[in-house]
Parts: sequence; C-alpha cells; structure tokens
Amino acid sequence: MNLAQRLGRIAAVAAVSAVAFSFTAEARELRGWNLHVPDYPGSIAMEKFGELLAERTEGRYTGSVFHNGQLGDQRFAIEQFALDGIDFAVFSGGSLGDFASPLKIVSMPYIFRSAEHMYAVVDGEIGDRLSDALADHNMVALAWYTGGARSFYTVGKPVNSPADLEGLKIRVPDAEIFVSTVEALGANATPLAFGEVYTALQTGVIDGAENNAPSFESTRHYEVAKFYSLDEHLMVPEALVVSKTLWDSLSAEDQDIFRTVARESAEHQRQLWAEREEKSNAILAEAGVKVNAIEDKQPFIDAMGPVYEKLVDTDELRTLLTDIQAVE
Ligand code: GTR
Repeated sequence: MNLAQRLGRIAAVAAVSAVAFSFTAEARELRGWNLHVPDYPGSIAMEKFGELLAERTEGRYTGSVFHNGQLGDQRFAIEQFALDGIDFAVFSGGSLGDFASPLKIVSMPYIFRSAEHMYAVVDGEIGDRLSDALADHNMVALAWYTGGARSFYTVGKPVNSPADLEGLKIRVPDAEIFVSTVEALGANATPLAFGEVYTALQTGVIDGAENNAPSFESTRHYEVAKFYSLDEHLMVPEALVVSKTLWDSLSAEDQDIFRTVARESAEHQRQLWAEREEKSNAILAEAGVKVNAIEDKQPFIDAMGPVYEKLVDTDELRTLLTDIQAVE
C-alpha cells in the first residue's frame, strides 16, 4: 500500500470505530478484521465467534466481521492493534512473526510432522507462550485456526524440484518467513498484498505464487495459474486474536466466555477446512489445473538449512524450536 492508500485505510478504520462507539454502553460491537471471502472456512468461523459471543454474553458483546481485507492488508491490520483500531482478527503466524519472533518459529518451513502435530503444539503450553509474545503488540491469542499447507502454483510450467523455481518471480505475503523460504528454494520472492495477486499473475508481473488449496481456489488464481505443485513448504497456524486492551477490560467470567467461544470457533474452522480442501481440489480439477504431487520432497526440505540458521538466532528461539519438535 502506498501512503495515500494507508491514510485512506486509517480514515476507514476510524470511521468504523466512530460507528462502533455510538452503541450503548451495555452492548459493545467488536470489529473483526478478515482477509478472506465470506464463505471461507476462517470467515465462517469468525462469524461464529461473534454469534457465540453475543449468545453467551447475552448481547453485551457482538462481533462484526469485515471480510475481504476491507480494513486493510494483513501487515497494516496487525499494526492497527497497537492503536486499538481493530478488536479481533485471524492472523497468519508467518505475518505475526515479523512483530513477535516466536511466531516465526511456529511458522518455519517443514516444522510440523502433520496437522495433528501442529494442533498439539498450538493448543498446548506453547500456544500460551506464543500468546504472551504478542502482548507487546496489544494482542492476546485465544485459539488457533489451521492455515493448511502452502504449495506453489505457477503459470508457465510445473515445479518438480527447487531447480524449477530458479529465476521465477513468486509472490509471497509481505513477511520475512515467506520471503526467506521462497528465496532459499531459488525463486525471486516478490512480496505483494493478497488482493493484488490475481492481476499480477494475469499481467505477468509474477510467474506464480504459493498458498493452500482453499486460498488458491477462492481467489480464482487458478484461472491464470494452471500448475499446482504440492511441495507443502509451509504449514502455518493462524491465531484468533483479540485486542489486549479489550481483554484487560473484561471480567474473569467474560474472559472465560471469550476463550471458550474462540476455541469452539477454532474447532468449527478445522472441520470446515477439511471439507473446503476437498471442494477446492474438485474445483481446481474441474478447471483443468494440473496437480503435481511431488513424491520426493527431500530436495525442498534440504534447501531449508539457511532459513533455520538465519531465523532461529537466539537461545530463546532455539529452545522454542526444540520444544516444538519434542511435542508428540
Ligand atoms: C492465506 C492466509 C492469509 C494470508 C494469505 C496470503 O492462506 O490465510 O493469512 O497469509 O494466505 O497469502 O497473503
């Protein structure tokens, strides 16, 4: 976003805040930031978080979710938390990692053995440590959604090994973990906002991008990129966060309610995710996308050494990495 766009966003967020604060003192309408289309698994689960909150607090808190990145791109929205511009959101661990380094570790390439391993990590004591690391950015992480596994999709040719990425311009989210991972695989990582990828693919500004199947499908990027190569380099958990200012203002009973409904919404998201993956894969197949399974991921895994060396650079982060690996 350029400066004028950013200022426009600030004005938009401020206008929404003014509306929210005009509600009566008893009912507080919380503003939720979301990047995705309304029928995306995380979007439906965020709506559910708002509905359950209204139900369990008897209308004292309600949630209003602004989908499609209406309140700005991800980095901008994360920054808005410090200014109390947004009350809740679902953010990628990878993007949060630029603000709080432990989140980067939980988003490292090939760090999880399986989705179950990821859930065991974020749902356990490590999830609390990650939440603590976000306090300085005015956030509390209440529950974790899955972000699936990210793989490459390209316009011109499939990717079978890192050598096929050599020299390709691959769009990544604007955060260090994505840039470092894709560069270690030999591509030219090109950070761009999520909403700008379709046109960039179409106009040849980029040769491809990387994402999970539901994002690849829901953005219709598959209309331009016809090769999907499943190296699954990143499996990134996504945090359902609320503003710490809001959190600190809640009674202990209300904090319990917030935490419980956040976990219920995460349960729901994880179930919806599996269904949406299946549906997305069917849509991709129907559209003639060639899915490339990549039986041998070892060359991709082997290329990640420098990413670990560069990013796991303190004792605290090394301990966190070991602890994550030790979770059964
Ligand atoms: C999605 C993810 C978002 C964001 C997006 C992107 O899969 O849910 O948080 O990372 O990808 O590529 O910008």
